[in-house]
Amino acid sequence: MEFTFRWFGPKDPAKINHIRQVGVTGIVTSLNHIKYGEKWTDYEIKKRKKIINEVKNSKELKLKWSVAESLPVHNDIKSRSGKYKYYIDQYKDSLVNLSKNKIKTICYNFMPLIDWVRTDLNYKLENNVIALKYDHLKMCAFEKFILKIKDAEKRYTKNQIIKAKEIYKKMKNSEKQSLKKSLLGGLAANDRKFSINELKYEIDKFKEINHTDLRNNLKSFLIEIFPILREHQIKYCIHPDDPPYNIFGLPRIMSNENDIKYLTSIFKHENNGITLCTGSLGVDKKNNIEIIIKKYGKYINFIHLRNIKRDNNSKNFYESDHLDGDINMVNIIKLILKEEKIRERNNRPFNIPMRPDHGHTIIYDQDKIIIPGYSLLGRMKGLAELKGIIKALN
Ligand code: DNO
Repeated sequence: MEFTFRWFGPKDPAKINHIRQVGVTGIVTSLNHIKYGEKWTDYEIKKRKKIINEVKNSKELKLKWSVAESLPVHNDIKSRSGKYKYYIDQYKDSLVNLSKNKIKTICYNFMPLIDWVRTDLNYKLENNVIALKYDHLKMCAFEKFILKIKDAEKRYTKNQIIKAKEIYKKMKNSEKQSLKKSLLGGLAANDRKFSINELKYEIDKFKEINHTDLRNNLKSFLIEIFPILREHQIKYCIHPDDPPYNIFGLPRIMSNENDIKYLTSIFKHENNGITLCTGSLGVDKKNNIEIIIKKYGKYINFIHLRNIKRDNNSKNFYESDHLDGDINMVNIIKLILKEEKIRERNNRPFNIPMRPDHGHTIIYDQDKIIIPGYSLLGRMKGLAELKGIIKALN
């Protein structure tokens, strides 16, 4: 595996010359400053590449921009409405410009409106580290009492709504702000942030789209861009739904093995690949990640290793230590290494880029402004543990 690390550009509190020291050779980044949906120009790509390549170190230790995560798919493309034709043309130009700059692994997602969500950004574990958590009753409280979505009743039981109301009443203002930050698109890598009214309006608009429609829209989009993916040998890789729940009642179509089967049936080629995100898929205990790797390993173009601890009596989960959660990380890594061996035997590039996904906020990072889930020290700790497993298995 190629060891990589996510970096949110010059404004990221995790400095790139520190990232160089944690033991990676690849950077995973995105041009978040470019207006949502507009093309990534050659000039802007080169500008970011230059910063990465110039990290002060000796020649052989150069960092490189390994993965574009993500090249955002505009919501009009997902809903196949509004200016979707324009945004598909912009997207095609971005793909070509990235490829011309030798950035060939490109991550994306097809989650409607909002990317990943959590409800608690400061969830303290028993050893005082800070983790991210998803609490379904807090999601209910947000939908019922903050967003005030009409059809929330359909998705929650009476009892859940009663409990959510009690929780909401006890919430401090800071907790309500944190809830809004996460659920209005404020978490890193979200393509855009919403106001309460904007989100309500967009959810209403998306209501016309069901699971089948969204799948069809993904297929139409892939058909449009696949010639470019093939011609430029792009390792395109869709990120799973995080979490694999229909957030706000909107369909999510990359949540399980069936969805992966559907995606790979559109074009049976590694240019139409997946991002294996263990933390996202792992939230649903019905997902057997080891089976998914065995069946769809050849489509894995990018890997996020993250662990979670589920609450077996609800949809709740929190992000645990990379090796200490409900996911058997050693078995997962074993299967990934096996897949890489198969690729090596078939003369296929076999060094799959992997990044430690998220990390607890620990030690001095707790006294700093960090991007939730993306502290330097917590991710460094996770990477070190994962590298230890890989070394031992190799
Ligand atoms: C969360 C990330 C996601 C991922 C995007 C990919 O931390 O795993 O935001 O980057 O969904 O498009």
